[in-house]
Amino acid sequence: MELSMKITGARVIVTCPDRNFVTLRIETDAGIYGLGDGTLNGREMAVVAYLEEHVIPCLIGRDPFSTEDIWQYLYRGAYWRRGPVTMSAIGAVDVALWDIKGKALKTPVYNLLGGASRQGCLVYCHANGSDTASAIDSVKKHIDLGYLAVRAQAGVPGLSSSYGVPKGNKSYEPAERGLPAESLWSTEKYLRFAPRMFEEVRKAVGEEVHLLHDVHHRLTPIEAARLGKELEPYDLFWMEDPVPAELQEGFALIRSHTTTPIATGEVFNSLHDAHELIRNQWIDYLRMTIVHGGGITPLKKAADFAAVYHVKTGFHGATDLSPVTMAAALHLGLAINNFGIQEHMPHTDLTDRVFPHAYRFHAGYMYPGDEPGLGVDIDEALAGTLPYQRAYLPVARKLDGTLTDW
Ligand code: CS2
Ligand code: MG
Repeated sequence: MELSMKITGARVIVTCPDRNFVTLRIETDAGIYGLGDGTLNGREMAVVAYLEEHVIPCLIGRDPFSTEDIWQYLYRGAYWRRGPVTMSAIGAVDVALWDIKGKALKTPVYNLLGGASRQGCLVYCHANGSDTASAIDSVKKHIDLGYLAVRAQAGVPGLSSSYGVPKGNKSYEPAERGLPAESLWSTEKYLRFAPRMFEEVRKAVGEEVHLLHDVHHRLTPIEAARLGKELEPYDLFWMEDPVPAELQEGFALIRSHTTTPIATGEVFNSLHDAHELIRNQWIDYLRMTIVHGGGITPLKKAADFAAVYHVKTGFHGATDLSPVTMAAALHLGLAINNFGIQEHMPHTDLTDRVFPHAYRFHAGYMYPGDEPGLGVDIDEALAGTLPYQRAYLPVARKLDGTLTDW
């Protein structure tokens, strides 16, 4: 079967159905096109410029089947490697090429990654509340929706806003129009509150449901060690991003004090960001995403490396990752053996209309669908009516004004 194809064009589509998304569309001389997500929350236009000015000119005429060579060309060829902008741009190209491959071979992408290793991908959703009682209601609501795993976040008493808790009854979307919002943080208030919150949540929802929590990079290793220990009685599926992860050996200290499973990696752009964490088994779940990690090609390698050290995947799946990334994550997640869990923060109806897709949720699991390629598309006419709106993620300050991690 003659499969030689050439990339004939590529363009970037920026749209804002409730939040900004950057999508790369690569076209071929066979009339087959592929989509890739290049969305970097709060820095979207940097990736657009990187793609339009520097990457797209280098793609024309290349064979879209050469995913590995094109990946190496864009990574090594840039000379200036890694980093969120570069890797999101490379990720968009890589995913679009895997989409083209699947379409050209008339098979779902998971078949090109080893085939299905399970019926579906276990997912977790977000439950949150301004206080413990409303967080418990939200957890129960999601259990009723069929979720088997729920992330619980609640407002910390004495703090006007807390990570993961929406203002008013809007669905949680951290990036806001205008300049970055500033929120106040107190580790002391949080450390007193969080174990008590999980004591009540676990008592209210029973032992079956998996409970997860996102610390969102806000503690020091010894504070995280204390929290992990105090959460042990409530049998969490994981404690996520307990500390900023630049200092990988910081996790050794946490690990030496607690058996609460640890997840990290959503801000990672390369396996090198996680190498020591995995090699020393300081974490249990790798949260790298296909878009910010440089695509399916490097994420498959990261998952394979993690498997050697009993580390599973827990791919990031927040709403600032487009349905194109959700589709790609489900295809890779279905194929790899060391799949752990996939984050599922549902997009809005408008976003789902802009990005029609084959993946679906059923009884706690998600399924990528069996369409050729990734099974996701973009309605460019609708996308064109929803122009980009600059938005920023918040910043956080301690009560004494010190800038800290949001
Ligand atoms: C969060 C994200 O879902 C998560 O685990 O850490 O929602 C994160 O805050 C956003 O993706 C930032 O853009
Ligand atoms: Mg997180």
